[in-house]
Amino acid sequence: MGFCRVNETSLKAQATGTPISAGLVEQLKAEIVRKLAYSLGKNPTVAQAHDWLTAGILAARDHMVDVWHRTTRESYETGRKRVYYLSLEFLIGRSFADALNNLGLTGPMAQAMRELGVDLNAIETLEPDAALGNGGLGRLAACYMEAMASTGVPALGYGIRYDHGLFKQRIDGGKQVEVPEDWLSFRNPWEFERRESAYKIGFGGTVVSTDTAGEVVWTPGETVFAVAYDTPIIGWRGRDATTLRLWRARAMHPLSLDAFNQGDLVGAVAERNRAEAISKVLYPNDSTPAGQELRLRQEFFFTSASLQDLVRRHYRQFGTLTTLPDKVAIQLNDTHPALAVAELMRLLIDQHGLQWEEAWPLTQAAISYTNHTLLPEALETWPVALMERLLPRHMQIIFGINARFLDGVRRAPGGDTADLSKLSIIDESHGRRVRMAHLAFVGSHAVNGVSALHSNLMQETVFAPLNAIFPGRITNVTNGITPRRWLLGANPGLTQLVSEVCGEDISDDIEKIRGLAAHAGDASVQERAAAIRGENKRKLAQIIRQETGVVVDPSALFDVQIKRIHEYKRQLLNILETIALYDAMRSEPYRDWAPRLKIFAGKAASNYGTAKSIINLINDVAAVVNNDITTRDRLKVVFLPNYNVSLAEVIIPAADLSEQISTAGMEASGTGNMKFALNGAITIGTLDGANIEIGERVGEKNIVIFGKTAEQVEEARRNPRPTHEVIEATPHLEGVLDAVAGGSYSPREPGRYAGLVDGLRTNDWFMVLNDFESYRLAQRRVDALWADQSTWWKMSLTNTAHCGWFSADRAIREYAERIWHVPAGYAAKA
Ligand code: B1H
Repeated sequence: MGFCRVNETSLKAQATGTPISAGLVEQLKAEIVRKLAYSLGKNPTVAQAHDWLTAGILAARDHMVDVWHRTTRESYETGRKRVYYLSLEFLIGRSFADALNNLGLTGPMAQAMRELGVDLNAIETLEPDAALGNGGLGRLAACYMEAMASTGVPALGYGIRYDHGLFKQRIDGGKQVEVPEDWLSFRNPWEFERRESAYKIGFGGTVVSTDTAGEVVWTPGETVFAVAYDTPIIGWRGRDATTLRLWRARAMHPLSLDAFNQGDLVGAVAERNRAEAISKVLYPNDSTPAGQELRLRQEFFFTSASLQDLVRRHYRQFGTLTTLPDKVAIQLNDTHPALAVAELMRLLIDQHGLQWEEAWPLTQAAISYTNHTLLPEALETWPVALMERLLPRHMQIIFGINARFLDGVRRAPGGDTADLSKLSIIDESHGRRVRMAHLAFVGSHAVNGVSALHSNLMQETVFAPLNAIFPGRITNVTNGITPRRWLLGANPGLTQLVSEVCGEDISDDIEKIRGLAAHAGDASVQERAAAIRGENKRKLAQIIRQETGVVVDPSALFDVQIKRIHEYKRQLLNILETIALYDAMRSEPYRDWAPRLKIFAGKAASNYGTAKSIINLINDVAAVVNNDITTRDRLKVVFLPNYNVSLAEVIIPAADLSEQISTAGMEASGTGNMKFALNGAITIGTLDGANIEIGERVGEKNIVIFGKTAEQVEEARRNPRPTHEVIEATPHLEGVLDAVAGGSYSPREPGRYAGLVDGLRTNDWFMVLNDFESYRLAQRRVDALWADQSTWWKMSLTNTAHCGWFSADRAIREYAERIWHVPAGYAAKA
């Protein structure tokens, strides 16, 4: 049976609300029933909801395959340069609704399913949320894959096909409990296994120089296979598709018959277990590296497989590697794939016989590196001894790169006075360690930060010495988010309103949403925006009730902080201020308090005790506040368990207030902040990361800024004010801290938070105490704004109008022009 590819007419029909083509619906029905029968072996009468989902996904996938093949064939035939995005994380979430939306099949699929007796919305929620990432860094990679498909940038994403993604979070007695995630348990209908695309990945062993010509032979002591699994990512209007290629580790010898025959069952599968451990599970750290040997094995495993793959592809097509950087742009998503620098050198020199001097400029021209954090504890370093044992040839190459680099510095003007220890790829200060950021920096032609502030701080702080040697190498590309998922998909109500006001083509060029600004003061537009938000809030209220049992008032101000739990993100500041507000409401019960709902969600790394304690405190405060009759109608606190992409898609369109309150200078960019602002939430935030750029675009009257600036934070750390003085000078703070430390919120274990509060009293590194009063006053400004609803909605609409710039399409175009030097195929924006 032939299937139809979506055409412009069916897209238009959907966008303008004209009737859906009956022919297309009939065709989809036939395709779904066929998948059910011939791929799943079920007939419609016995099919379970999950079978319908799989059949629907398989049918939708067929609609992507032709486009996908065409995109790949075109980029091959035209010899266009392609982007290879290397990332240890892709935080994809669900794919079905997104794919249908981009294919223009949402309406037809819903109707086809309806006519088959199935509710599309209901089965969509059965799709597992692919959580192959921790937070912002992984979600950024997912947004960029979709944006490259939407802007016509030929691209392949490389990563690991983890058996288990980020753990699931349960809240048990107020505490986080981690449960293994199992997204593959119903198989993954999106992927194609490529048994034929398997590469050998070596570890350990010996390195020998064989002859006087300097030929080097590395004989690994251990070898595993990397097997490719490909998933097409369809772009907007189904015009183009990119490929996500994830590697799975397999043993060369899955079973030792010798051991088995001797009755050693464990020994018989030992090699298999050791090999497969590499792609078994995602490390659950956000912003801090794990530093274990298995993690280094993961990093090398996927980097080597990806580079072998792209080098082979290039060599096959062009017969030479000297043109590699003309055809290949390799983007390193943080330092996790930084071994690419050494691995590419190894492939060029050891496998293809190039001289070092030829290989090095090719490597630098092909590779670029994105830095996502400056937290000192987050910068990856690996012990030289571990590298020598696990990757002896790579360690040699890294020493070679470092020696030539430092030599060059020494010889350049002023080189005699340069502090080489600060530049070196090897840190000699506490045992010898390889600084992965220096390796990535030296091996790249461009290094970018992810917001204007972050890129400036890169130049001034951590990378200042390298920046002085390579001026101009550091550049900024402020992060972006895909408007398809985060506005069109997550908030159809607001999308409809904005399309009516600004025109249908906001879906092709989201920056046209700025046309909304001129109508931000219109009462009719405000009323509709408020009604849409109200509807989104009612949906969220239902989920809150299901998940936590707490009944909330949808007309309350929904005040939301959702992100990984981390001291620098300061959920603690938020909950302490919530306690102050609770106290104030109780001491003045007759004041006209605006009802507020405080919503928290986020996971803590399993080994991060303080973060777990903060989750516990939020839940303990919630238990007290939600059961207090005096504040019953005014204040509620909820902690939604198992924060993930799908939950974010429901929470963000329902948020009135977006909490972006990191200690200034510590959040590299943030991307949640952009999603909230685009959906019309007002930001309460510090001058940190991309908050600054949001403020510049929406205007200072339309954002609530508080707290110390990055510079003031630095000064306060250099010259700390005794914390007892800060506390004394801050109204309400002592009472709040005493209550928490004394067990008012944990009566059955009064000492539960003594350590947490003691930590604050000892050293206010994250400025929780220092910024408390400024934050509290900012919250009262929010109360005043909320009291004037027409001002509030004008602010909200103005935020939406000015946040189109935070589109991932804009970010991808910047990468394409300034870093990758590839043309974007679809220049939606003139
Ligand atoms: C970000 C990370 C990160 N920065 C190490 N760094 C990891 C570091 O498993 N690890 O070892 C995992 C993740 N993630 C985030 O990147 C920043 O904190 C955000 O501010 C930023 O928006 C995001 C995307 O650029």
